[in-house]
Amino acid sequence: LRFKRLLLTGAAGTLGRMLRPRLKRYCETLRVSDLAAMEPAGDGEEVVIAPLEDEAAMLALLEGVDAVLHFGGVSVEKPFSTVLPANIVGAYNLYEAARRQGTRRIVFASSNHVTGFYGQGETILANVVPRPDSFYGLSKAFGENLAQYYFDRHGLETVSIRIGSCLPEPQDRRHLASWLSHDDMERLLVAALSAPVVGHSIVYGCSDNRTTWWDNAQGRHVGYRPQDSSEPWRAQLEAKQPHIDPTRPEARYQGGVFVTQGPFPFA
Ligand code: NAI
Ligand code: 15L
Repeated sequence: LRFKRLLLTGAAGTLGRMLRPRLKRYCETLRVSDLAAMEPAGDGEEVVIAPLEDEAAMLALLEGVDAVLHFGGVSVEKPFSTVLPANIVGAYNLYEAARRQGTRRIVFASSNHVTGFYGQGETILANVVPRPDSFYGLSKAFGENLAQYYFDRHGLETVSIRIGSCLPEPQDRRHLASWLSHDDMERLLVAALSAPVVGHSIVYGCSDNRTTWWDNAQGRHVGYRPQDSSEPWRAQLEAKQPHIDPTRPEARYQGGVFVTQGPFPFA
């Protein structure tokens, strides 16, 4: 797997900084972008400041790009006026620029918060009706619909990854189900970039955890095979949080605390 030029948006963020050194081996040139300052360009890198809401900047950013890993944007719950330019207008600008510049494929960092109002007792497939738990989750649902539209209308392919909790280690009970290791994230991105035909596919981004809420049967053609698991952390995390009140919304719903955040308190 070797692209001429890969673009990583959100390169100044937590996942962007983790992914940047890992992605270099899959391309001749790695172009990285963000709103915020980034590390200077190393060998085979190009660093571009580009706000997602700036249409002209996005058109220039996509020039000569074969495939995109779209990780930029608001990554937690915020007022709708903050989410709108970055995640909704920004996603549109990215797709429109990709179409105009002839980019072949986008890997979209979607989120489990697209379906955060499903219960923690349920196991869902990727084609369930979205139940966003926040304006943030709603904006990711828009991004997935945008991806579907650009495939159906223009043949631009996307893998939307509904990332669970991508962290070095699981930190709490919820992460026993939602955790995605850094190495499995890399495996998933490589699969999403290299699968021969993806159309618009949706895959949950989680490791091979024993407890799971997500069934990736519909995304098998993408070829993702997780190799890590949250299980080694189970005993210590359950000891740390021995009592959970199952009536608390953050324990009832897959989205966890996201269902309680924002301007309209849940309970
Ligand atoms: P982060 O908040 O650390 O990074 C996001 C980056 O996007 C930041 O560097 C920020 O400056 C940039 N950004 C924000 N608004 C922008 C704009 N208008 N124009 C250009 N750049 C802008 O988030 P993190 O954790 O690195 O997540 C990366 C992506 O993965 C996000 O899209 C997030 O929604 C998604 N994701 C992450 C999960 C996780 O476990 N970390 C879980 C689910 C989804
Ligand atoms: C997300 O979508 C967020 O970007 C990340 O910060 C985590 O909170 C994650 O979901 C999660 O659900 O744990």
